[in-house]
Amino acid sequence: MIKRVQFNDIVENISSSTMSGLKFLSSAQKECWRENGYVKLTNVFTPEEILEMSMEYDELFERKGRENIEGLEAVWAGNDMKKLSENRDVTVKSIHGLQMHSAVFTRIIMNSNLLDALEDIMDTKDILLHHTKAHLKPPEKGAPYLIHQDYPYFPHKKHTMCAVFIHVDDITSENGGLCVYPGSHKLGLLPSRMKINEENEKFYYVDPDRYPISAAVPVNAKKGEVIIFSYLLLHGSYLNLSNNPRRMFLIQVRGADDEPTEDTHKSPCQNLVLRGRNISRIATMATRFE
Ligand SMILES: O=C(O)CCC(=O)C(=O)O
Repeated sequence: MIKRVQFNDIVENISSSTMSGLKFLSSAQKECWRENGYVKLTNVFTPEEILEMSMEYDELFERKGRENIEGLEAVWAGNDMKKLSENRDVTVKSIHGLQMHSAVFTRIIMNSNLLDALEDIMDTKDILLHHTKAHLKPPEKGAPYLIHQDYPYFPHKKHTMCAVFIHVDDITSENGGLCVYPGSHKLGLLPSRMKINEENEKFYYVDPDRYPISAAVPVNAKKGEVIIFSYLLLHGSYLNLSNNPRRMFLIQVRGADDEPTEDTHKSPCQNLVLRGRNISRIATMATRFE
């Protein structure tokens, strides 16, 4: 017997994301973002894209490490860090502005699945690059990160800023993975402690007695998976005492209608329009080199 197709069947067959107007996220993922201040996404990148990024990442770190390994050091300073590191001699190597080194990273930041996901999360089509960086925690002595908000590093008016944390390896609490305080983005701006190292760089983090890393929730992720989180979310990461490096690539983005409240954290390609438009961009000859 031929079944007649009912209107309800058709409606049910329209995917939930089409119904909700979302381009990449499910409604549940969008709700997770709203409630928790972060969301984990799979299938943003293909296995081929992740393999290409992984190989380029290693080539870049090996080459720059041979040139000037001390220049890559990014470990935080201070007694709270020493305590969290259990007095071990820890290290983390960092390279910023990876799109200035290789087109592989330029393609990653322009990935259309990623920008669809960001459009869903940020509720805007107009998305600007803030900066990119990679943190490599070497085996056995990979440094942890104290719990912090990213806000004090680059404060903005509307708090649209979010981080795209791309896992280049399978990552858990055993090998230096990320941990978060879910929902803490709703607490707004929290008081931070500030430490300055010998190079005059500032590190901001919240009171480790009030927000210990032991009370945070580990966010385990497989190679290629992406965590997107608000710059107000309390987060940190664990020591890497495993036998393998922990590699991540991070992209920080903001809405084009937001603006910095401090003249700080300038970086190459900042304000590059990743999607949509930046209508506040000035177009005069006098400002053409800014
Ligand atoms: O590399 C990590 O594990 C954490 C980095 C981080 O939290 C940050 O850069 O804000």
